[in-house]
Amino acid sequence: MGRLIAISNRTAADRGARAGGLAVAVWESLKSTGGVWFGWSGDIVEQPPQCARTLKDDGVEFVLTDLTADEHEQFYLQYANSVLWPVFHYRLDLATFSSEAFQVYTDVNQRIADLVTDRLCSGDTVWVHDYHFLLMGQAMRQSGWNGSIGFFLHIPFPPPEVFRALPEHQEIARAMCDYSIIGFQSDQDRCNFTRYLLEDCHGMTCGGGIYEAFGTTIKIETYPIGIDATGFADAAKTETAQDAADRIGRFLGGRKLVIGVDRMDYSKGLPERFKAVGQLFDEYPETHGRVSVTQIAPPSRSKVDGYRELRQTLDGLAGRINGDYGDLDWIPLRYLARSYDREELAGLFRIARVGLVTPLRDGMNLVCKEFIMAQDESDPGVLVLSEFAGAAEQLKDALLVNPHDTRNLAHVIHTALTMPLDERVHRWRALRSIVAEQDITWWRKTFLDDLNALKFTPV
Ligand code: GDG
Repeated sequence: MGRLIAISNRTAADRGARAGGLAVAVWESLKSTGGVWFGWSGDIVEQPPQCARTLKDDGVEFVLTDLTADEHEQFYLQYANSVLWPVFHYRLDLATFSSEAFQVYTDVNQRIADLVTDRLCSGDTVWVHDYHFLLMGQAMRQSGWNGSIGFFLHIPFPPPEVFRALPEHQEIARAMCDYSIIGFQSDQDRCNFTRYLLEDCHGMTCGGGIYEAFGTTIKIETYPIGIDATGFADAAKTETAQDAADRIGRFLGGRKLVIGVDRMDYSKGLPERFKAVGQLFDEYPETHGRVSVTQIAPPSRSKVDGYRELRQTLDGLAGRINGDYGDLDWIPLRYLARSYDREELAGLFRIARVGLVTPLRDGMNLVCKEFIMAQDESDPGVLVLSEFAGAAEQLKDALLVNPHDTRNLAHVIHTALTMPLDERVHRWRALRSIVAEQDITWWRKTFLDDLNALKFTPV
């Protein structure tokens, strides 16, 4: 069997970066087959890089390229994060379209495709990740690679009505069809893409997830990403987890903990969540002094416009709630704009009565799965989950909510806080069995088995 070749913008070359879902999944796959991982070094340079850096760790080879300052600005900050990220999260209002940025995005995809193709051997399995590299399949074909290429989109794919607003929608769809297989997080994302192919590209379905469009044959399937479920359950029982639980326990003083953990991103629905928390305290006075909400929100991509405003909005909302309701010995909403260790998070999840995961739109959302696995089976907390997270297709026993409906969200948080033990246990068992069964290994294996089983290559 050939090597596994992974391509993603960020890699796990830095050991500290191996905690996230993508990093763990790709890392495990590469270690088991002895593969190569291509991506950005994380460094920004003035002149175009003449060569890539390679390093080896545990049998995995990393091939890392720097980005020039212009590439970092146009490819990463602009096209990937200020066009594709908002559009794919249905936020046309936040997109700043730019044909210049698209040109640099195209060039970076081609530059990295050339770098990869030069180092490929026949029989290698190529697995490309995420929205930074939508054009990589086409770019690799142009570089001369004829073998199969798998692509997995970690974020949502919008409905055709939204996707069409992207000035380059046709070029992007055309390029995506040069992949042999495209994996989406949810059936909804998959259907959005296939509907676009059928309606706008004269695409045809051949059954069994196989489509024809632009003269190529492509498999399009749903592969909901999972977590290292047993690893996370174990993390919640470590000493570090217990220490974190003890620390917050001293602050809680017996109050019920409601917890949220999200990168600070407008897709995560944090202002709406804070408003719902305000309404909880407005409408349910019995919660005063008895419930504490803690939101952990490590800042991310703070250089992208929109993130600074989000930070200010959250500061204002938290100030209003704590000003209205806080007391000498009670902070109703604690909002911590910093990151914590994975085991510390697991410990906090374990002692929380309610997990709030209410994105306005999310490809999958791993936090909700981590919250489930961290629970104590004899006294589990309740998951409140947005119906707009990809995970909602799997986790039907959570309390599903529309995060825009803040009044109802406040009501559902109250329902979660007062849910009797037998119902909590019943729901948690159902959720746990799905999260444990469809874990990260299941996801990786299902995708790679399908990719390796493909007997055709695009024409
Ligand atoms: C993208 C898609 C999809 C968060 N704060 C801290 C911390 N985290 C960890 C969480 C979780 C991960 O980061 C976040 O994963 P999510 O899935 O929730 O969200 P995105 O970062 O937006 O991920 C998403 C995912 O890709 C995978 O395909 O599910 O839809 O948007 O693991 O625990 N980890 C640590 N400290 C923190 O403060 N250590």
